[in-house]
Amino acid sequence: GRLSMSFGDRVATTSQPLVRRLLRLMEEKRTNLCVAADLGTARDVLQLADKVGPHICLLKTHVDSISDFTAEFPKQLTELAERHNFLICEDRKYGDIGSTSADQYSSGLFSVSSWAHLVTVHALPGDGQLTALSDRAAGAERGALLVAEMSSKGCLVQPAYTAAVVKMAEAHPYFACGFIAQSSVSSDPRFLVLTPGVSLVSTADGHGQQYSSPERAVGERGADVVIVGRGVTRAEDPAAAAREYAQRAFSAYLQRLK
Ligand code: 5BU
Repeated sequence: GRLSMSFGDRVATTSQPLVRRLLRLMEEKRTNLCVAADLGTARDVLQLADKVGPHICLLKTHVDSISDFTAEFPKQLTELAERHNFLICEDRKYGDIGSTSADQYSSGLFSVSSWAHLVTVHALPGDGQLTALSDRAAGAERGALLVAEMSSKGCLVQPAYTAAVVKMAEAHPYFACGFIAQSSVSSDPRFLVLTPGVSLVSTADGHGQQYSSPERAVGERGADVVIVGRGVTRAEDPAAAAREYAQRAFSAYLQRLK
């Protein structure tokens, strides 16, 4: 299953182009780190992306938190992604009826479908949302990560909900690339499991976020990719911090294969 296979060997288990590309990238670049670039201006996010770019497989954005967003931002971020060889995930957590989510995805100020390889989606509304988003991807290499569990204290998600989210992904493997989760929700090697709530300096943030280490996330809980925000963005040297998180997460992954 997923946990005992290398990223490289998992490429052959799926025809989803984006999953194949990300697995190859992780294997070749030897990183399973996603940095959550949660900073307030376009310049700060781009500067961070340039610094951490060599150490990451994925950069995660919250583009609606950027105060000075213009169409220049995704253009420049895409250039950095190409230069440093990482993919981009907009953590929008779509959660409406398919028609509305699809409009939010493909139009409006952000035009997310034109630049984000991956987006996050709440499965709550049902699978019409996935087919609607997938239609708007219009043949581009695009995909969704389904929120199967959350890292925050008091999260209302129950095991039966998580199991239903996994079933939904299994029914839509052309667009569902995997899960945001806190445990090994699926052993299917086609699906990526990404885990936020990873820090080496904090255990909580006072607003519900709960942290564990990269070793715990990858080795014990079964994450493929660890997502680190403030552990990197608030470090004195974000590039050095990203390198450390990447090394620790990738070592834990190699250890898992033994
Ligand atoms: P942090 O600074 O490392 O706590 O940032 C974590 C990021 O992951 C942040 O962008 C959140 O929006 C995101 N996140 C999360 O923390 N927990 C979840 O369950 C999900 C997303 Br889904």
